[in-house]
Amino acid sequence: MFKKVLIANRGEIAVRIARACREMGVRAVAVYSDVDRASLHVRLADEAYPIGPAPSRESYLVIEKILGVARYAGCDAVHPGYGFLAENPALARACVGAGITFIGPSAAAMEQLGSKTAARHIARDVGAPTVPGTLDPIDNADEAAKIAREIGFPVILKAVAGGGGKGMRSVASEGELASAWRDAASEAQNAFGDARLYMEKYLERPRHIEIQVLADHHGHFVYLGERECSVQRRHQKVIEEAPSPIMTPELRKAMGEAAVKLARAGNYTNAGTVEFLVDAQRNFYFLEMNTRLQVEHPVTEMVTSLDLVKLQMRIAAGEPLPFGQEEIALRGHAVECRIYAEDPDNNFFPSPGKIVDCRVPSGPGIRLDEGIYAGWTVPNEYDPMLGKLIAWGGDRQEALARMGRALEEYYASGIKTNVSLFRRILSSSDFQRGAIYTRWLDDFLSAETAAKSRDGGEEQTQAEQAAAIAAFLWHTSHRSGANAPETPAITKSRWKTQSWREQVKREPQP
Ligand code: MV4
Repeated sequence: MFKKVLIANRGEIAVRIARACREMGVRAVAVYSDVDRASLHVRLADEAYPIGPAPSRESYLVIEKILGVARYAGCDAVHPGYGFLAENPALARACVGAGITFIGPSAAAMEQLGSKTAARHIARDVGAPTVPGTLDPIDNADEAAKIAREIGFPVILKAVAGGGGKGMRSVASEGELASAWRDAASEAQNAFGDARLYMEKYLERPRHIEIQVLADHHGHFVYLGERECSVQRRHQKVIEEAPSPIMTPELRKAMGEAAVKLARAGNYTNAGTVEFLVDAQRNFYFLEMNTRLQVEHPVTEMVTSLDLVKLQMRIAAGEPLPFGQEEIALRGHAVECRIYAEDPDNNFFPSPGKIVDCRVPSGPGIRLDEGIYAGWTVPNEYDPMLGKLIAWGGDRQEALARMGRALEEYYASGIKTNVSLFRRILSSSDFQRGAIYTRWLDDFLSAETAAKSRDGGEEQTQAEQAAAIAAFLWHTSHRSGANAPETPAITKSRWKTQSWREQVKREPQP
């Protein structure tokens, strides 16, 4: 096993990786930008090194700085987490060049499976079902129109270099195609420096279901079941769960075997995720492969009782997978909410700032993968995800009940959070029934807005009222001493009030 691992990331995932290192007796080395000096991942690491200014282009994305620290600190491996450099083959290559192990797939596997069209070719070659469409980039809008007529409208244009829904346009009819082509191509050029597009048949109301795979350096491949990720807003996942409410053992086996075939054909190693769209008849179609550990990996950990980060490290160190496919058993149900510093009442606008006070949920079946603490300031330079709340239960109903209970316990002041959104989603009958699809959350939020304006604007739902009252009661009952709100003036003399004010000013910062 490695002696020292450099964690090339920040926030909750850097904390998550540091925790795995600690449990394995491996030293965890953090890196931090100027605004992350006091971040939790720095505090929980064994060593920490500055890597420059806040903008990630000048810090977390600079391969030379990351490798410079790795060499200086004597690290024998680098874990990239997700985002930043995680899917950049140049980091994997640079690590090899420096004689340091990259905890992830090879640069070549990343390039093959990371390219949308190259991956579609591999999928077709191994017989994994793909959405009907082109396997190669299309030359121009006229060519696109010809292909669309063959496939039949609606179609969807996607960027070859795509990700995060950028450079993607659905096209309902031929009249819309030319402008959709221009928009998608220029968006792809701006986002990825690559304007190339390909085309697929557009599926209405599909589910987004992904398969977790693991592959070691000895030719062993396994799948760890699926994650249902259909609850998304603007291509950002909001809630994920395992297993999917629509899964059957037969479908899981078929999707799992397709995912493993694809990974094997791409010479994949380490942890990876194969994304599929699944239609109402439970037909599944390969979409793309993510060549990294994903944000939502904890729901898989909860239902498999495995630690994916430790397995990533063991695989990278050359150990064979310690189990075969037949030994993997799924137990119970897990759900995850991504908690963000953003304002759900103001179009989910980011709400960075100082966390004055916070209280984290715990108790049976609850896990919190967090990157924050009370007194810390959420920087505005990065994704404002505060952490992930994960609930496990014997079945879906218990997992959702535990999540609902834990959300009621969650409290943070000083910043706005999207916690109220989860309460609303969880109490919706669609979600309770598992009747969700990729645009479900957008439809749900539009319906809410429509209902509110029908009812005359400002009125709160019962759930919102209850949440506001609960938060107020908790807040008032937990203030004490110098932080207590001032009691009516008649009970205090002027000099007492004055000295109390002075004390408040002197209150040391945590
Ligand atoms: C699609 C699709 C419908 N048909 N492809 C969105 C992100 C990217 N990974 C693929 N996406 C989609 N591809 C075909 N052929 C609908 C989506 C899609 C979507 C997928 C998953 C989760 C949320 C989504 C929201 C809008 C569109």
